[in-house]
Amino acid sequence: MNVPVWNPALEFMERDALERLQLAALRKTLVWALKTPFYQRRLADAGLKHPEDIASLRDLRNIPYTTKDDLRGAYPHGLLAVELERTVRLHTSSGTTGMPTVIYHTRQDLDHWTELVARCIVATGATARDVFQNMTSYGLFTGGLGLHYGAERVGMLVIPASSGNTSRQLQLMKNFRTTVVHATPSYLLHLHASLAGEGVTPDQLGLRKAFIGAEPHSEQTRRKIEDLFDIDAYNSYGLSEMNGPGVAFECVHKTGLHCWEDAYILEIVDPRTLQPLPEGETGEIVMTTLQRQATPLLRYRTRDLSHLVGGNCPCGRTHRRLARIKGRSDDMLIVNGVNIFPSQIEDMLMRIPEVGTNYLIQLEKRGSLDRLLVKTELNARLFTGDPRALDDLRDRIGELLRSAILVKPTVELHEPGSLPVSEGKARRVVDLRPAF
Ligand code: DLL
Repeated sequence: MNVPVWNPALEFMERDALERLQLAALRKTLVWALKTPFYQRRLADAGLKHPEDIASLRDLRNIPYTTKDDLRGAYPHGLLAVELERTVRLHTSSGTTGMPTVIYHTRQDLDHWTELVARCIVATGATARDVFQNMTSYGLFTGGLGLHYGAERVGMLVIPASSGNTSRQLQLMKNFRTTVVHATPSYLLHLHASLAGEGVTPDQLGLRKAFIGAEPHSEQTRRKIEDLFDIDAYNSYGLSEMNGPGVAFECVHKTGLHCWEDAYILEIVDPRTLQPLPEGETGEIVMTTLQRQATPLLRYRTRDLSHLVGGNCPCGRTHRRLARIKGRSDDMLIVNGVNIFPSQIEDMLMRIPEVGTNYLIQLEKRGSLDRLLVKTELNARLFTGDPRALDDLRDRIGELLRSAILVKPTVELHEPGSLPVSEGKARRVVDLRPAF
């Protein structure tokens, strides 16, 4: 079979050569990391002062983990390993609590990232003849620019549609005969539900493939998208800390997500004991960057749960595969692709004098999209019961929350003392979205 491939020399590299390449790249990454005061301290504490202290890939285990809190603590420049003038772009996490995480890129970093995304695209069988409509948001979120540059590198005709505005998306798809789209799975389901209202049938579209990612979804959801549009949908995994999309992607065989191991060292560890786990066992994904100069990250704890898939993929790629992401080991919520920590909502609510102390965050499915409902009690002292004042307050809370979490929630105001109080640890989040 003719396997579509972007970079055969790297994608089919023998394992031992790949591991030699990883070791050399890891040492180089240590040189870069040691330029940051953060890693100087962190590595010195672990007895690591020189890159040569890493003699084999097994020694990776002597390197301490890096966490999201470490990144937040280093905001804004603490993890920058090159002079600022050598950087050409930054991306920050969607969290806007005042302490987001920031990743800087040099021109070469962006070039490497673009190559990885090009590999992913080509692995799905998409080619330069495809018309690619990118329906994820352009901006600090990495899904927009990440896929954009990868698709251009492949030579596709790129429509930088960005997210939202469903009727315009459909117009663009029809007018330009879009063959490949990139979106969150929930948005694609929403798009399908909107077809009838827009007077469009799936066969009027020339769609062949979709890249879906940025949020957890089940195999059933993928199949549903495939059946509804009569296309192939490919799972795409990534996170801003590891550039964004382009970390791991399915190939035409859909047997798991190939993770580009010349660019990342992939580990699965037990989130409680932090001990590495063998193939097939579910644990937390931990990743080390091997190519990124501006913000190298060593053993970054992603909090995402998955396992390594055994055996070989019929495509012949030697890079190991991750199984579909099963969930997260922390409390981060993903609402229509946007990452939100409940603490961001609490932080904003508690700044509003009219809000009482009890609140509840509820997540539901509305059609195919997530709905975020924030129920808050009113402050008894300021509770007047005047309906107009309540409407104004509801709108104001909605807007303030949107400015903090980038998602507009539905706000419900409740009388003081009316929301459930738990005896032990407060249960602030009720996720009613179907599990998979
Ligand atoms: O979501 C990068 C991305 C953009 C990936 C477009 C794929 C497509 P962040 O906003 O930093 O980056 O969010 C990263 O989203 O740690 C996972 O919890 C979740 N996530 C991303 N892709 C998947 C996926 C982008 N395919 C966080 N399945 C990650 C499940 C995913 N969860």
